Amino acid sequence: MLTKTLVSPTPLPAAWADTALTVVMPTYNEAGNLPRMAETLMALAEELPGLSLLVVDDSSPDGTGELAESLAERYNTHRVRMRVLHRTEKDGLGRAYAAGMTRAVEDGAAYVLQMDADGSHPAQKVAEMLGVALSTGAGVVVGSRYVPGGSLSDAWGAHRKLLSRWANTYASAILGTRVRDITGGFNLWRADTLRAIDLASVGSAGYSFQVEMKYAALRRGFGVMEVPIHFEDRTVGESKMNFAVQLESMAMPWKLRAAARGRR
Ligand SMILES: Nc1nc2c(ncn2[C@@H]2O[C@H](COP(=O)(O)OP(=O)(O)O)[C@@H](O)[C@H]2O)c(=O)[nH]1
Ligand SMILES: [Mg+2]
Repeated sequence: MLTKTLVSPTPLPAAWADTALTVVMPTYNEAGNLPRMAETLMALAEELPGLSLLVVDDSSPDGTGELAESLAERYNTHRVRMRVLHRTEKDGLGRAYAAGMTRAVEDGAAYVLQMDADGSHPAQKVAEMLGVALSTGAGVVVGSRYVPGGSLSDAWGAHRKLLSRWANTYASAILGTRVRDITGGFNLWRADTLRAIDLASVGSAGYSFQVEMKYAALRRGFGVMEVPIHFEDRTVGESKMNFAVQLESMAMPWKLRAAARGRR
């Protein structure tokens, strides 16, 4: 008699496009940019059904927070694709990112992408960055302006380009890393990298967050991959960069280096 052995089917790996990916987007007075950003990301979610957007607003006086809520209402008709985290006061881009990334991981994201709301970061690179993360197992994939194929907006004058390049070389040299775009803010994180870093322990309030996070990932042994991007200049609204933020960025690499040496 022929007997059939029933083998319980092993589940196929989830299609990569279904990967739970949360885009964390901090906003402070970005009412002129947010509708376009949300539209672009919701269009991307058609291609990547696991994608959702988390806006982190620090009570923007221009009403960005309320605008984000009304956009979420519009886009969440069939399923929740857009959420808003409201914070009480302007607390720096680093703190806003840390809060949003913590929430994203708690809510089950497998990957978290940092993206500014001002149109500087190219949404069309997200699928490629996710593909690189999944295929290489990198702990973080950097959208990089400073690898071959990467570029800066032509709207940036020679002086601003040089300053950006210098800030990058400065941080990398002090910390002894080979990451080409260590100051860049368009980064895709694997959730377990974020858990290992412990976002509550990150000290940067402002832009030095980008450097501190990448250094923390490297120190914990995670791989960093870089994918070239073109960085656009913002066309609407104003930059929140100021002198205090620049000072923090100058001091942070030294602080991080001293702390790392102390731990050895
Ligand atoms: N929630 C929040 N978002 C911020 C804060 N500072 C900057 N941002 C947002 O972070 C992103 C990058 O800031 P931006 O001013 O464009 O920096 P720049 O590109 O270096 O000039 C934008 O989406 C800003 O709205 C802040 O204190 N809180
Ligand atoms: Mg910007």
